[in-house]
Amino acid sequence: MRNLKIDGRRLWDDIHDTGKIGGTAKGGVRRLTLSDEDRQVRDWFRTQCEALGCTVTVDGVGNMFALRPGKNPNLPPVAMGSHLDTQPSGGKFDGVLGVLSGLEALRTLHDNGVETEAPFMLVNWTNEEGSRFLPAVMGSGAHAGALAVAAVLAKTDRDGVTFGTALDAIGYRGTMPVGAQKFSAYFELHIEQGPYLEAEGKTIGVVTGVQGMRWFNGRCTGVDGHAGATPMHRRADALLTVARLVDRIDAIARSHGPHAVGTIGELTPAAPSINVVQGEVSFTIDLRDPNDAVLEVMEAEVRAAAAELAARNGTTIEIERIWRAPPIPFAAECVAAVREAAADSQFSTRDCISGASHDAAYMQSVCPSAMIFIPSAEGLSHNELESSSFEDCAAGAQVLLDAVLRYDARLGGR
Ligand code: HGY
Ligand code: MN
Ligand code: MN
Repeated sequence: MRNLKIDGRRLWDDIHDTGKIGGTAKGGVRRLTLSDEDRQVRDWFRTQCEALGCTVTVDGVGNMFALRPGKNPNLPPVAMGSHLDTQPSGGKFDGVLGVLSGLEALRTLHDNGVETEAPFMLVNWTNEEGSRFLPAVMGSGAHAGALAVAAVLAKTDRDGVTFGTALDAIGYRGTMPVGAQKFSAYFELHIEQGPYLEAEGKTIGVVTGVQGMRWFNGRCTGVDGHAGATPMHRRADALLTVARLVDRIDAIARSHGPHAVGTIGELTPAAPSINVVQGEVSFTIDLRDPNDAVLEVMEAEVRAAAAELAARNGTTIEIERIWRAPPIPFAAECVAAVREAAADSQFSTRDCISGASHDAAYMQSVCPSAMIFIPSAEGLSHNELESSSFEDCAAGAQVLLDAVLRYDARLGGR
């Protein structure tokens, strides 16, 4: 393996420069998918890739593909990628680290005049976060055929704007057919977004798979009432019903530990008012576990708890599952390339199952894939204080470059 070294300073500067696009006062980033901030960072990304001689194409849901030619054009590209969209109160590193580390890898190859066996490709996936348009990992899901393109384009945000309208508004509805781009393999570097690497003092997470997840939309209906004149025993309080469900979901997840998690992240009264007993509330549920059988039991227990609470409070609850992503194992040959690449630099490692979903999960359904984690300070993510160290970002990018070069060498029979 040629001893190519990435430039950690150049990567770090990129992370902080792009962090200014949608940057918030607390040092986080608000760069919702298909927003004008997303357009700005996409334009920046395209310019950087084209400056390296890459050809950038865009597909029908806005996924961006930067191609660096290799010796053998008949080989499908070896890809690196992640996402540039963020949560409403997100951080500088979630998704961005993987895209910018892939860019740093391409720059390092370019600076050293390295010709790879296969073409290399860097991907920016549309709407990984699933916050503005549900569900998450939408661009890679459409690419992998798990989500219908027409359904994706018709999704609406809270203001009723469709995905397709927003995509056109930023000028990123491309002509490449969605799913047409094939790959030899896919590698994604990402922050861990959890506490384990930091707690155990490990630099690199060798990610062997992604846990399963299920998302639900819920609606609870009771009776609007006067907060002052409606006696407690005569209320059908929808907000109270769902507030109690929050607690029950927490208990259900804890009962299936240590990996199971359950969250109500959105709880929205239809007409919030200080002096009204709420008669209509919408909410969301996020359930995850590495074992699909456990998720099946958790879902049944959540539905039973909701029915019981509704009956007790004189309300009704509907829960609709809107997304189901099964647990996935990554390809052994790609995980091995990551493990060997970490060993090349003698970085300490820990095997991880990803608690968060990632584009790599869908990519594993269409090509051999794997992920690399680096520690998140205090395990924080989806938080404006999200951060990782200069050294760990550089280590992750080095492992990414060495892993894709190892995989490429195997394709070339070396
Ligand atoms: O929800 C997730 O796990 C990802 O951050 N979108
Ligand atoms: Mn992410
Ligand atoms: Mn995220």
